[in-house]
Amino acid sequence: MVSKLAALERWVNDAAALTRPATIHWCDGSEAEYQSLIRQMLQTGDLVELNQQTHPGCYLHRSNPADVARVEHLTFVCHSQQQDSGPNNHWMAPAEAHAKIDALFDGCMAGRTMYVIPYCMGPIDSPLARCGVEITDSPYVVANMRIMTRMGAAAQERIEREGHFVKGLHSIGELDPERRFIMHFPEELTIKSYGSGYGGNALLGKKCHALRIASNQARDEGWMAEHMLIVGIENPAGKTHYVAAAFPSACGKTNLAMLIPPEGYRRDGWKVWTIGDDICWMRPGADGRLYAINPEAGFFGVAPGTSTSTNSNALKSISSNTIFTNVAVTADNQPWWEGLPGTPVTDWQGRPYDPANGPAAHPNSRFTVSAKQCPTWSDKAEDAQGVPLSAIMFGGRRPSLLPLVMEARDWTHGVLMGAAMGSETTAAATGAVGVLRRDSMAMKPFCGYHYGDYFAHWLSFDQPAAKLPKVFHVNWFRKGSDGKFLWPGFGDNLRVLEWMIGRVEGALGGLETPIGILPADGELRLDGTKVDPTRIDELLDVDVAAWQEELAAIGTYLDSFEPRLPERLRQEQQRVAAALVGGTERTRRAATAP
Ligand code: OXD
Ligand code: MN
Repeated sequence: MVSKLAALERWVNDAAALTRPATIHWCDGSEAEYQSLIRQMLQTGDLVELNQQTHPGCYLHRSNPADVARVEHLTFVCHSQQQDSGPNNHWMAPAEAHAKIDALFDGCMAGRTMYVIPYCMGPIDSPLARCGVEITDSPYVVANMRIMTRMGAAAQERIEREGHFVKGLHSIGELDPERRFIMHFPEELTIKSYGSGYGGNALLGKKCHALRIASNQARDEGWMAEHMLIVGIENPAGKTHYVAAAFPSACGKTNLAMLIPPEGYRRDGWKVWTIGDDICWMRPGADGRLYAINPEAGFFGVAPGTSTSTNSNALKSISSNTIFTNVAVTADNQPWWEGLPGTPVTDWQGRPYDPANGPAAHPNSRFTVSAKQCPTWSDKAEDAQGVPLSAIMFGGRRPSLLPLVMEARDWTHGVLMGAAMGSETTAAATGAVGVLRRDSMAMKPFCGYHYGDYFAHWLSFDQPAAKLPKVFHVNWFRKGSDGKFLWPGFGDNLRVLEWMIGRVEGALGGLETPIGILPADGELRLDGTKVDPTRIDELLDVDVAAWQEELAAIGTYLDSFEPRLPERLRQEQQRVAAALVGGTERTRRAATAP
């Protein structure tokens, strides 16, 4: 017997009977085990050694070129009732889904090793943490899970003590896109993933467990599982405010989580502490505040664009002990991607680099690294109780309309801001409305149940004794009439965070407008920026007519979640829409809008 927990032992035996591996290996999570997997993958060619002088402990994995991203169209959330999965998920009846994917699993591990990975999402002793076990035939998955989760003996002990765990069965199968499914069974706390070795499809602790399954656990148990970074902002007085922020994929969450303060702020003593860059689990504490943990132990970050100027903390983190996936390499065997100095000689597919073949590094190439290697990693990230949140931010890529920052007037308004968030797919520099994909709370690909119920769950935290964080919406991506970004972003985003903290502390008055509270004149600190102060008006402009259209579009979007849309959210949308009618005299900026 390898586990004291009969249910675990039984499930592993059942999986082995189905997949018929040559051997079974129970992972202990040790360094020796990790090193032996690395050696094995170097032999099989699953990994390539990178320059060990410049990048000690760094390796490169090249995926099958048809397996380089999450596959939303093959991802299913299988509640027994289709309505419970909502219009935001693909659905299949659980029995049909099991039958379909089990047919693929049948005998698929013949001749391979089956790895059993017990893991814990969150600090091992945290009441907020939750455990799972992933079964996989991919040593690459094991190595990545060791970096991304608390994996091994300690997690197994906790699972055996608690008696329950999320079950995840994974096989790379034939890596055939025609034989690929990522199935979730929230009512059984089970995930089955076949045919992909890519991060979000294969590292089951991440999107599958920590978001899709956990969002269900969170709803049942009174907490929240969100697609958010967590960052601590320490002011010169030594006070740290923690902020959680939801942005759709590829909107700069890792950069914001590791922000480098602008020169003047650094001199004044501002510091930024990283807690997490992708996922946040939070729940109300005894004092009514929301406490957050990062369930992950590492970063699975997008490599292209990561450079000294955009994110030197990430670059420092990945100079050793990192697994790179689908990056290019230089003549002296260093990892390379677009945005770095130097030139690649070999592209992500291992071919001699030829610009005619497209970028050298795959645009979704990744690094996997332990969070402990981040220079700004906070010791509070290991705190079992989590960190108290002062603010929640929502944001997307909105070339027009959305101001640089606005504050919700209360929690309900904040939930509406989160529900309405999205990213425009085309720039609308001349004022034409771009193509917008709504992505409520950045959870469209990850919310494991009906969005209408999810909004109701958000609203349910608004209790009399609650001391909820203030909610803000930001937009780093607004463009001016010349089609250029109005805001420099990156480190300068701290200026916006400073304004938020000023609002949280009650030090700044703000400017009330029908869409929310905006910075009043002079409240945003701009010394030392390249931003032309006259453009700040453009960044904070409220175009009332365009906002009326936006509110109507939000209304139509919310309609799609009927009959489960909470009435309170509908009323809030109507309240903002009504405030916009005749709102012109209430806002100075709106009154001057064209
Ligand atoms: C991610 C994503 O990999 O959101 O974090 O796609
Ligand atoms: Mn993400």
